[in-house]
Amino acid sequence: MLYQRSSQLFAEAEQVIPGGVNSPVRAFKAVGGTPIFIKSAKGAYLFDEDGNRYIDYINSWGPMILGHAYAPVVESVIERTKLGTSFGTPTALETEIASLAISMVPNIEKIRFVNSGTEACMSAIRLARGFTKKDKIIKFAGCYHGHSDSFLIQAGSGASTFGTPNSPGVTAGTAKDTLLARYNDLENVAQLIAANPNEIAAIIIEPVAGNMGCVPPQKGFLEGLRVLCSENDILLIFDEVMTGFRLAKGGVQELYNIKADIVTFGKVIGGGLPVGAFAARAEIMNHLAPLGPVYQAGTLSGNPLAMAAGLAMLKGINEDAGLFKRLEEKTAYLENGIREILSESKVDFTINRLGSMISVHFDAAPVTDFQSAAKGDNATFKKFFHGLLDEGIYIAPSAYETWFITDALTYEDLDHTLAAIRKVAQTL
Ligand code: KE4
Repeated sequence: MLYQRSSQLFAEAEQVIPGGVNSPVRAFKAVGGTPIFIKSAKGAYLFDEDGNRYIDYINSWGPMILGHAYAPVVESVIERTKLGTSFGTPTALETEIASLAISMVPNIEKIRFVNSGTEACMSAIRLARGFTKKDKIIKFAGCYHGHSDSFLIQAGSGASTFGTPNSPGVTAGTAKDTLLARYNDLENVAQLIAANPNEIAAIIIEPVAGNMGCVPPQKGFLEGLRVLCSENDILLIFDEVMTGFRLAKGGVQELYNIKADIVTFGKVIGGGLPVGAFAARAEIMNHLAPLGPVYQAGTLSGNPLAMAAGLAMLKGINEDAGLFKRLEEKTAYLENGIREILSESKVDFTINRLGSMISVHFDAAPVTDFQSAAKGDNATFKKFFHGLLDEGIYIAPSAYETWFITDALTYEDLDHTLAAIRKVAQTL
């Protein structure tokens, strides 16, 4: 593959944008090399500025579940743009997409739209704190809920400890209200609750984690969290920014038949435009301004252009009865193919998958939490990543990410991908 134009563009970008990117993971820091600059995309394919084509396994980090430039989204955005892009007033479109989302997702009666997953999760914990009148939250090492201060927390040593900031700029005052637990470790959560009686407003979790690679919940884990929250007047927040409308029409709540108190969304719900959302039963959501005292606002929240894209996407998902079965079959086909190939190679590996979220970890041990995910051999991952990139296969430029499968992938694309993996596996 030639990357000359991307290299040139990256050098120019670095002059005017910190690190040349508007989101750090795009800079290829974890895998080295120069990020590729994409010129266009269609269906399952990306086309870079050097004219290279890639089969895309990131899909803008989740949104393109129906493929890039999905025609109903493109058409609705073009038509809506002609009517004006944003008014700062209520529009009928917001009610339409809100009603559709509520019809698709269990246990939510009202939804508030914002502009990113970060905003959705940040607002959800403020709402939980306002509703319960308690300050602390529990999050899980390895789970990412966006870049607002309360989430950029790294535990000190030990399990039942106060968090410490893992980014400059996050104050100790903020960090002390975030407790860090170990994913899939119910006992650890129970210890934290016992050590902080009547102080914890919410537990926020990626119910199927995707930010330490794909790490599914072990049997009984989510159910156990639900019981602990109900018994201790703690709100259970499912961060479904990745899993919402991807793992099932109703997300993980539907998949596992578990009730969250607040659910956050992003990515798919915006159809590729900046949209986040948070939702709950009316008793909780009615605490939000202008009805209640918990303040939350946004100039472009619910703007017609983003709502038009999101509505076309949700309609496409809602009206396609076979979508999730196809996604399951395609991703299982990919998983089985990768397993067969890597089993014949010299490398230690494990593959985690749930539905259309999948990740490859270069370590033999099971990956069930951040600690075990961190054991992956990054040198091997780097070779795997660049080897595939050179073969026109674009996977996440970090071992701590999940791959997002799009329904636009054909079995020919999957076989092409497996042939590339077979070729790269020989170099690992
Ligand atoms: P955004 O603010 O990036 O829209 O959403 C934050 C967020 C919240 N919750 C979960 C579970 C998420 O995965 C994310 C964002 N995901 C990352 C990918 N790991 C976005 C990619 C990026 O940071 O550029």
